[in-house]
Amino acid sequence: MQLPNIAAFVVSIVYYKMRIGIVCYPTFGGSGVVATELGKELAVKGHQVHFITYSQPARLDFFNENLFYHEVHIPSYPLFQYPPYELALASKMVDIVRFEKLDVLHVHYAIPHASAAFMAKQILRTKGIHIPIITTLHGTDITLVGKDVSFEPVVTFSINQSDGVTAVSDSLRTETYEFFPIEKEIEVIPNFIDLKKFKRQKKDHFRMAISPNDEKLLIHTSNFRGVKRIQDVIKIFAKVREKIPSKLLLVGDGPERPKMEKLCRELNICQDTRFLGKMEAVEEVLSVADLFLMPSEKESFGLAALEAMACEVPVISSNAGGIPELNIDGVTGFACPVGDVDEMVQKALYVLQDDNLPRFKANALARAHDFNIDKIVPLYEKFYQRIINEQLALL
Ligand code: GMT
Repeated sequence: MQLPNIAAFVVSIVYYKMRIGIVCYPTFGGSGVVATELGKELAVKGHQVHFITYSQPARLDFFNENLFYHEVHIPSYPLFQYPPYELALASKMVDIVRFEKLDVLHVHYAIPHASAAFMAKQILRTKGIHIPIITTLHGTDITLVGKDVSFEPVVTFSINQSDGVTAVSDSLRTETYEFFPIEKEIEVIPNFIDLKKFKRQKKDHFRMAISPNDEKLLIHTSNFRGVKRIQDVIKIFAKVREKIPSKLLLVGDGPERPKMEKLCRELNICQDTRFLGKMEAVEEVLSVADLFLMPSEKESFGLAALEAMACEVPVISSNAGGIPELNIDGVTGFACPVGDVDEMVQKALYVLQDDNLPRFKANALARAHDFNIDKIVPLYEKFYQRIINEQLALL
Protein backbone atom coordinates (compact mmCIF):
# COMPACT_ATOMS: atom_id res chain seq x y z
CA MET A 1 0.00 0.00 0.00
CA GLN A 2 1.93 2.98 -1.26
CA LEU A 3 -0.62 5.77 -1.57
CA PRO A 4 -0.25 9.45 -0.78
CA ASN A 5 -2.75 10.60 1.85
CA ILE A 6 -5.27 12.26 -0.48
CA ALA A 7 -5.38 9.17 -2.70
CA ALA A 8 -5.75 7.03 0.39
CA PHE A 9 -8.77 9.08 1.40
CA VAL A 10 -10.40 8.70 -2.00
CA VAL A 11 -9.71 4.98 -2.01
CA SER A 12 -11.16 4.62 1.44
CA ILE A 13 -14.55 5.95 0.38
CA VAL A 14 -14.81 4.48 -3.10
CA TYR A 15 -14.99 0.73 -3.65
CA TYR A 16 -12.14 -0.22 -5.91
CA LYS A 17 -10.54 -3.23 -7.50
CA MET A 18 -7.80 -4.53 -5.26
CA ARG A 19 -4.42 -6.09 -5.86
CA ILE A 20 -4.43 -9.11 -3.61
CA GLY A 21 -1.64 -11.52 -2.68
CA ILE A 22 -2.75 -15.02 -1.67
CA VAL A 23 -0.44 -17.41 0.16
CA CYS A 24 -1.51 -21.01 0.75
CA TYR A 25 -0.47 -24.64 0.57
CA PRO A 26 -0.83 -25.60 -3.08
CA THR A 27 -1.93 -29.18 -2.34
CA PHE A 28 -5.34 -30.88 -2.48
CA GLY A 29 -6.01 -30.04 1.22
CA GLY A 30 -9.08 -28.01 2.16
CA SER A 31 -7.22 -24.79 2.98
CA GLY A 32 -5.43 -24.78 -0.38
CA VAL A 33 -8.69 -25.51 -2.20
CA VAL A 34 -10.52 -22.67 -0.42
CA ALA A 35 -7.67 -20.21 -1.05
CA THR A 36 -7.42 -21.14 -4.73
CA GLU A 37 -11.16 -20.99 -5.37
CA LEU A 38 -11.31 -17.66 -3.56
CA GLY A 39 -8.49 -16.23 -5.69
CA LYS A 40 -10.11 -17.48 -8.90
CA GLU A 41 -13.44 -15.89 -8.03
CA LEU A 42 -11.82 -12.59 -7.00
CA ALA A 43 -10.01 -12.54 -10.36
CA VAL A 44 -13.30 -13.14 -12.18
CA LYS A 45 -14.72 -10.18 -10.25
CA GLY A 46 -11.95 -7.96 -11.60
CA HIS A 47 -9.45 -7.92 -8.74
CA GLN A 48 -5.83 -8.63 -9.56
CA VAL A 49 -4.81 -11.79 -7.70
CA HIS A 50 -1.24 -12.95 -7.13
CA PHE A 51 -0.74 -16.47 -5.79
CA ILE A 52 2.54 -16.91 -3.90
CA THR A 53 3.10 -20.64 -3.34
CA TYR A 54 5.84 -23.26 -3.59
CA SER A 55 4.18 -24.97 -6.55
CA GLN A 56 1.19 -24.39 -8.79
CA PRO A 57 -1.98 -24.77 -6.64
CA ALA A 58 -3.86 -27.97 -7.57
CA ARG A 59 -7.02 -26.13 -8.61
CA LEU A 60 -5.35 -23.15 -10.31
CA ASP A 61 -6.28 -24.68 -13.59
CA PHE A 62 -7.82 -21.91 -15.60
CA PHE A 63 -6.68 -18.77 -17.37
CA ASN A 64 -7.82 -15.32 -16.38
CA GLU A 65 -6.06 -12.08 -17.22
CA ASN A 66 -6.22 -11.05 -13.54
CA LEU A 67 -4.54 -14.19 -12.17
CA PHE A 68 -0.80 -14.43 -11.50
CA TYR A 69 1.29 -17.18 -10.02
CA HIS A 70 4.65 -16.60 -8.33
CA GLU A 71 6.63 -19.64 -7.30
CA VAL A 72 8.57 -19.64 -4.06
CA HIS A 73 11.94 -21.14 -4.81
CA ILE A 74 13.80 -22.66 -1.87
CA PRO A 75 17.51 -22.98 -2.68
CA SER A 76 19.16 -26.11 -1.39
CA TYR A 77 22.49 -26.08 0.40
CA PRO A 78 24.27 -29.01 2.09
CA LEU A 79 24.07 -27.22 5.44
CA PHE A 80 20.28 -27.07 5.37
CA GLN A 81 18.89 -30.25 6.87
CA TYR A 82 15.55 -28.41 6.85
CA PRO A 83 15.10 -26.08 3.85
CA PRO A 84 14.19 -22.58 5.17
CA TYR A 85 10.78 -22.35 3.45
CA GLU A 86 9.55 -19.55 5.70
CA LEU A 87 12.48 -17.28 4.79
CA ALA A 88 12.15 -17.93 1.06
CA LEU A 89 8.41 -17.27 1.32
CA ALA A 90 8.89 -14.01 3.27
CA SER A 91 11.45 -12.82 0.71
CA LYS A 92 9.06 -13.65 -2.13
CA MET A 93 6.24 -11.78 -0.42
CA VAL A 94 8.49 -8.71 -0.05
CA ASP A 95 9.37 -8.90 -3.72
CA ILE A 96 5.80 -9.33 -4.98
CA VAL A 97 4.25 -6.72 -2.67
CA ARG A 98 6.84 -4.16 -3.81
CA PHE A 99 6.82 -4.81 -7.52
CA GLU A 100 3.15 -5.69 -8.03
CA LYS A 101 2.09 -2.91 -5.63
CA LEU A 102 -0.27 -5.14 -3.67
CA ASP A 103 -2.96 -3.66 -1.43
CA VAL A 104 -3.31 -6.64 0.87
CA LEU A 105 -1.72 -10.02 1.62
CA HIS A 106 -4.09 -12.84 2.57
CA VAL A 107 -2.38 -15.87 4.07
CA HIS A 108 -4.20 -19.17 4.53
CA TYR A 109 -3.15 -21.53 7.33
CA ALA A 110 -1.23 -19.89 10.16
CA ILE A 111 1.83 -22.16 10.11
CA PRO A 112 4.18 -20.79 8.87
CA HIS A 113 2.35 -18.37 6.60
CA ALA A 114 1.29 -15.87 9.29
CA SER A 115 4.81 -15.59 10.73
CA ALA A 116 6.38 -15.35 7.26
CA ALA A 117 3.91 -12.55 6.48
CA PHE A 118 4.83 -10.77 9.71
CA MET A 119 8.49 -10.88 8.69
CA ALA A 120 7.68 -9.60 5.19
CA LYS A 121 5.59 -6.79 6.67
CA GLN A 122 8.49 -5.64 8.89
CA ILE A 123 10.94 -5.70 5.99
CA LEU A 124 8.54 -3.72 3.80
CA ARG A 125 8.03 -1.17 6.57
CA THR A 126 11.75 -0.34 6.41
CA LYS A 127 11.15 0.53 2.75
CA GLY A 128 8.18 2.79 3.54
CA ILE A 129 5.58 0.25 2.39
CA HIS A 130 2.71 -0.67 4.70
CA ILE A 131 1.01 -3.89 3.68
CA PRO A 132 -2.04 -5.11 5.62
CA ILE A 133 -1.89 -8.82 6.48
CA ILE A 134 -4.97 -11.01 6.78
CA THR A 135 -4.65 -14.50 8.24
CA THR A 136 -7.32 -17.16 7.74
CA LEU A 137 -7.29 -20.01 10.25
CA HIS A 138 -8.36 -23.30 8.73
CA GLY A 139 -8.33 -25.90 11.47
CA THR A 140 -5.33 -28.09 12.08
CA ASP A 141 -3.12 -24.98 12.23
CA ILE A 142 -5.02 -24.35 15.50
CA THR A 143 -6.55 -27.61 16.72
CA LEU A 144 -3.60 -29.94 16.12
CA VAL A 145 -0.27 -28.51 14.99
CA GLY A 146 -0.65 -24.98 16.37
CA LYS A 147 -1.22 -26.19 19.93
CA ASP A 148 2.08 -28.05 19.95
CA VAL A 149 4.56 -26.31 22.28
CA SER A 150 7.03 -26.28 19.39
CA PHE A 151 4.82 -23.79 17.55
CA GLU A 152 2.39 -22.17 20.00
CA PRO A 153 4.33 -18.96 20.86
CA VAL A 154 4.94 -18.16 17.19
CA VAL A 155 1.34 -18.98 16.22
CA THR A 156 -0.05 -16.76 19.00
CA PHE A 157 2.31 -13.90 18.16
CA SER A 158 1.73 -13.97 14.42
CA ILE A 159 -2.07 -14.16 14.77
CA ASN A 160 -1.98 -11.17 17.12
CA GLN A 161 0.25 -9.30 14.68
CA SER A 162 -2.07 -9.89 11.72
CA ASP A 163 -4.16 -6.87 10.78
CA GLY A 164 -7.23 -9.02 10.21
CA VAL A 165 -8.00 -12.60 11.23
CA THR A 166 -10.75 -14.88 9.98
CA ALA A 167 -11.79 -18.41 10.93
CA VAL A 168 -13.87 -20.79 8.84
CA SER A 169 -16.42 -21.61 11.57
CA ASP A 170 -17.72 -20.38 14.93
CA SER A 171 -16.28 -23.50 16.49
CA LEU A 172 -12.78 -22.75 15.22
CA ARG A 173 -13.06 -19.16 16.41
CA THR A 174 -14.08 -20.35 19.89
CA GLU A 175 -11.34 -22.96 20.01
CA THR A 176 -8.72 -20.39 18.96
CA TYR A 177 -9.73 -18.09 21.83
CA GLU A 178 -9.78 -21.04 24.25
CA PHE A 179 -6.29 -22.28 23.51
CA PHE A 180 -4.32 -19.17 22.52
CA PRO A 181 -4.07 -15.76 24.22
CA ILE A 182 -5.48 -13.94 21.19
CA GLU A 183 -6.26 -10.24 21.49
CA LYS A 184 -7.42 -9.77 17.91
CA GLU A 185 -11.06 -9.91 16.86
CA ILE A 186 -11.62 -13.05 14.77
CA GLU A 187 -14.23 -12.72 12.06
CA VAL A 188 -16.01 -15.91 10.98
CA ILE A 189 -16.23 -16.27 7.21
CA PRO A 190 -17.35 -19.81 6.40
CA ASN A 191 -16.04 -21.87 3.54
CA PHE A 192 -17.97 -21.85 0.29
CA ILE A 193 -18.77 -23.88 -2.77
CA ASP A 194 -19.25 -23.08 -6.43
CA LEU A 195 -22.64 -24.62 -7.16
CA LYS A 196 -22.09 -24.22 -10.88
CA LYS A 197 -19.20 -26.69 -10.65
CA PHE A 198 -20.40 -28.86 -7.78
CA LYS A 199 -23.79 -30.14 -8.85
CA ARG A 200 -25.28 -33.57 -9.35
CA GLN A 201 -24.49 -34.72 -12.87
CA LYS A 202 -26.10 -37.53 -14.79
CA LYS A 203 -23.59 -40.38 -14.55
CA ASP A 204 -25.85 -43.40 -15.03
CA HIS A 205 -23.18 -45.46 -16.79
CA PHE A 206 -20.81 -45.00 -13.85
CA ARG A 207 -23.50 -45.81 -11.30
CA MET A 208 -24.44 -48.95 -13.27
CA ALA A 209 -20.81 -50.05 -13.37
CA ILE A 210 -20.30 -49.57 -9.63
CA SER A 211 -23.65 -50.79 -8.37
CA PRO A 212 -25.16 -53.01 -11.11
CA ASN A 213 -27.92 -54.26 -8.80
CA ASP A 214 -28.85 -50.79 -7.60
CA GLU A 215 -26.94 -51.19 -4.36
CA LYS A 216 -26.78 -48.04 -2.23
CA LEU A 217 -23.54 -46.10 -2.69
CA LEU A 218 -21.70 -44.76 0.35
CA ILE A 219 -18.72 -42.46 -0.16
CA HIS A 220 -15.86 -40.89 1.77
CA THR A 221 -13.30 -38.39 0.48
CA SER A 222 -10.31 -37.15 2.46
CA ASN A 223 -6.54 -36.97 2.73
CA PHE A 224 -6.51 -40.28 4.63
CA ARG A 225 -4.99 -38.89 7.80
CA GLY A 226 -5.61 -40.35 11.27
CA VAL A 227 -7.85 -37.42 12.22
CA LYS A 228 -10.42 -38.55 9.61
CA ARG A 229 -11.09 -41.87 11.45
CA ILE A 230 -11.43 -43.85 8.23
CA GLN A 231 -11.57 -47.02 10.33
CA ASP A 232 -15.02 -45.78 11.40
CA VAL A 233 -16.03 -45.25 7.76
CA ILE A 234 -15.16 -48.86 7.03
CA LYS A 235 -16.84 -50.24 10.17
CA ILE A 236 -20.01 -48.23 9.48
CA PHE A 237 -20.09 -49.49 5.93
CA ALA A 238 -19.53 -53.13 6.98
CA LYS A 239 -22.57 -52.93 9.31
CA VAL A 240 -24.80 -51.05 6.85
CA ARG A 241 -23.95 -53.66 4.22
CA GLU A 242 -25.24 -56.40 6.51
CA LYS A 243 -28.70 -54.78 6.33
CA ILE A 244 -28.83 -53.11 2.89
CA PRO A 245 -27.01 -54.14 -0.30
CA SER A 246 -24.42 -51.41 -0.66
CA LYS A 247 -20.99 -50.38 -1.93
CA LEU A 248 -18.32 -48.07 -0.54
CA LEU A 249 -16.20 -45.63 -2.55
CA LEU A 250 -13.10 -44.18 -0.91
CA VAL A 251 -11.62 -41.16 -2.68
CA GLY A 252 -8.21 -39.70 -1.79
CA ASP A 253 -4.94 -41.00 -0.49
CA GLY A 254 -2.66 -40.57 2.48
CA PRO A 255 -0.82 -42.26 5.34
CA GLU A 256 -3.78 -44.31 6.64
CA ARG A 257 -4.55 -46.05 3.35
CA PRO A 258 -2.49 -49.27 3.81
CA LYS A 259 -4.04 -49.86 7.25
CA MET A 260 -7.52 -49.24 5.84
CA GLU A 261 -6.99 -51.69 2.98
CA LYS A 262 -5.93 -54.26 5.57
CA LEU A 263 -9.05 -53.58 7.63
CA CYS A 264 -11.25 -54.15 4.57
CA ARG A 265 -9.58 -57.53 4.02
CA GLU A 266 -10.06 -58.49 7.68
CA LEU A 267 -13.75 -57.57 7.50
CA ASN A 268 -14.06 -59.40 4.20
CA ILE A 269 -15.65 -56.47 2.39
CA CYS A 270 -13.08 -55.90 -0.37
CA GLN A 271 -15.49 -56.98 -3.11
CA ASP A 272 -17.80 -54.10 -2.21
CA THR A 273 -15.17 -51.46 -1.47
CA ARG A 274 -13.23 -49.38 -3.99
CA PHE A 275 -10.21 -47.24 -3.19
CA LEU A 276 -10.24 -44.72 -6.04
CA GLY A 277 -7.18 -42.67 -5.04
CA LYS A 278 -6.89 -38.93 -5.62
CA MET A 279 -9.37 -37.56 -8.13
CA GLU A 280 -9.49 -34.18 -9.87
CA ALA A 281 -13.24 -34.14 -10.61
CA VAL A 282 -14.58 -35.42 -7.32
CA GLU A 283 -18.02 -33.97 -8.18
CA GLU A 284 -18.42 -36.68 -10.85
CA VAL A 285 -18.13 -39.51 -8.38
CA LEU A 286 -20.17 -37.64 -5.74
CA SER A 287 -22.92 -37.44 -8.36
CA VAL A 288 -23.61 -41.16 -8.08
CA ALA A 289 -23.48 -41.39 -4.28
CA ASP A 290 -26.34 -41.79 -1.79
CA LEU A 291 -24.57 -41.05 1.48
CA PHE A 292 -21.37 -39.28 2.53
CA LEU A 293 -19.48 -40.43 5.64
CA MET A 294 -17.33 -38.01 7.69
CA PRO A 295 -16.69 -39.46 11.16
CA SER A 296 -13.68 -37.15 11.82
CA GLU A 297 -12.02 -36.73 15.20
CA LYS A 298 -11.59 -33.02 14.43
CA GLU A 299 -12.93 -30.90 11.61
CA SER A 300 -13.05 -27.12 11.66
CA PHE A 301 -15.59 -26.94 8.84
CA GLY A 302 -15.78 -30.08 6.66
CA LEU A 303 -15.42 -28.76 3.12
CA ALA A 304 -15.59 -32.30 1.72
CA ALA A 305 -19.06 -32.68 3.27
CA LEU A 306 -20.18 -29.41 1.68
CA GLU A 307 -18.97 -30.67 -1.71
CA ALA A 308 -21.07 -33.80 -1.19
CA MET A 309 -24.14 -31.81 -0.13
CA ALA A 310 -23.85 -29.62 -3.23
CA CYS A 311 -24.12 -32.87 -5.21
CA GLU A 312 -27.28 -33.78 -3.27
CA VAL A 313 -25.60 -36.29 -1.00
CA PRO A 314 -26.73 -36.32 2.66
CA VAL A 315 -24.08 -36.67 5.36
CA ILE A 316 -23.52 -38.94 8.34
CA SER A 317 -20.78 -37.25 10.32
CA SER A 318 -19.34 -36.86 13.75
CA ASN A 319 -20.28 -33.75 15.67
CA ALA A 320 -16.65 -32.62 15.91
CA GLY A 321 -15.68 -28.95 15.61
CA GLY A 322 -17.58 -26.99 13.00
CA ILE A 323 -19.33 -29.92 11.29
CA PRO A 324 -22.72 -29.38 13.03
CA GLU A 325 -22.73 -25.79 11.72
CA LEU A 326 -22.87 -27.32 8.25
CA ASN A 327 -24.52 -30.72 8.60
CA ILE A 328 -27.78 -29.98 10.37
CA ASP A 329 -28.65 -32.93 12.60
CA GLY A 330 -31.83 -34.64 11.40
CA VAL A 331 -32.15 -32.37 8.37
CA THR A 332 -29.20 -32.76 5.99
CA GLY A 333 -28.12 -36.03 7.61
CA PHE A 334 -26.99 -36.66 11.18
CA ALA A 335 -24.08 -35.50 13.34
CA CYS A 336 -23.21 -38.15 15.96
CA PRO A 337 -20.65 -38.35 18.80
CA VAL A 338 -17.08 -39.02 17.60
CA GLY A 339 -16.38 -42.77 17.51
CA ASP A 340 -20.02 -43.83 18.02
CA VAL A 341 -20.10 -46.26 15.11
CA ASP A 342 -23.37 -47.91 16.16
CA GLU A 343 -25.20 -44.59 16.29
CA MET A 344 -23.83 -43.67 12.84
CA VAL A 345 -24.95 -47.05 11.47
CA GLN A 346 -28.49 -46.54 12.82
CA LYS A 347 -28.67 -43.05 11.34
CA ALA A 348 -27.22 -44.20 8.02
CA LEU A 349 -29.83 -46.97 7.73
CA TYR A 350 -32.57 -44.43 8.48
CA VAL A 351 -31.38 -41.93 5.84
CA LEU A 352 -30.93 -44.67 3.23
CA GLN A 353 -34.56 -45.83 3.48
CA ASP A 354 -36.30 -45.12 0.18
CA ASP A 355 -38.98 -43.09 1.99
CA ASN A 356 -36.39 -40.81 3.58
CA LEU A 357 -33.57 -40.49 1.07
CA PRO A 358 -35.18 -37.97 -1.34
CA ARG A 359 -35.98 -35.60 1.55
CA PHE A 360 -32.44 -35.73 2.93
CA LYS A 361 -30.96 -35.23 -0.55
CA ALA A 362 -33.10 -32.14 -1.14
CA ASN A 363 -32.22 -30.75 2.31
CA ALA A 364 -28.51 -31.30 1.68
CA LEU A 365 -28.67 -29.31 -1.54
CA ALA A 366 -30.74 -26.54 0.08
CA ARG A 367 -28.14 -26.22 2.86
CA ALA A 368 -25.30 -26.08 0.32
CA HIS A 369 -26.99 -23.03 -1.21
CA ASP A 370 -26.31 -21.13 2.05
CA PHE A 371 -22.60 -21.48 1.28
CA ASN A 372 -22.68 -20.63 -2.40
CA ILE A 373 -19.61 -18.77 -3.60
CA ASP A 374 -21.60 -15.67 -4.55
CA LYS A 375 -22.77 -15.27 -0.93
CA ILE A 376 -19.40 -15.79 0.75
CA VAL A 377 -16.77 -14.16 -1.50
CA PRO A 378 -18.35 -10.68 -1.03
CA LEU A 379 -17.75 -11.14 2.71
CA TYR A 380 -14.02 -11.48 1.99
CA GLU A 381 -14.08 -8.43 -0.31
CA LYS A 382 -15.78 -6.40 2.41
CA PHE A 383 -13.33 -7.65 5.00
CA TYR A 384 -10.29 -6.79 2.83
CA GLN A 385 -11.70 -3.33 2.23
CA ARG A 386 -12.28 -2.74 5.94
CA ILE A 387 -8.78 -3.86 6.93
CA ILE A 388 -7.18 -1.81 4.15
CA ASN A 389 -9.13 1.26 5.23
CA GLU A 390 -8.24 0.76 8.90
CA GLN A 391 -4.56 0.50 8.01
CA LEU A 392 -4.74 3.58 5.77
CA ALA A 393 -6.28 5.54 8.62
CA LEU A 394 -3.27 4.69 10.80
CA LEU A 395 -0.72 6.09 8.31
O1 GMT B 1 -8.75 -31.74 6.70
C1 GMT B 1 -7.55 -31.67 6.53
O2 GMT B 1 -6.78 -32.44 7.06
C2 GMT B 1 -6.98 -30.60 5.62
C3 GMT B 1 -7.14 -29.27 6.28
C4 GMT B 1 -6.34 -28.19 5.57
O3 GMT B 1 -5.78 -27.40 6.28
O4 GMT B 1 -6.27 -28.11 4.36
O5 GMT B 1 -8.52 -28.93 6.29
C5 GMT B 1 -8.93 -27.95 7.20
O6 GMT B 1 -9.34 -26.82 6.43
C6 GMT B 1 -10.50 -27.05 5.62
C7 GMT B 1 -10.78 -25.78 4.83
O7 GMT B 1 -11.03 -24.70 5.66
C8 GMT B 1 -11.68 -27.46 6.50
O8 GMT B 1 -12.83 -27.70 5.70
C9 GMT B 1 -11.33 -28.73 7.27
O9 GMT B 1 -12.39 -29.03 8.15
C10 GMT B 1 -10.06 -28.50 8.08
N1 GMT B 1 -9.62 -29.77 8.66
C11 GMT B 1 -9.59 -29.97 9.98
O10 GMT B 1 -9.95 -29.14 10.80
C12 GMT B 1 -9.13 -31.33 10.41
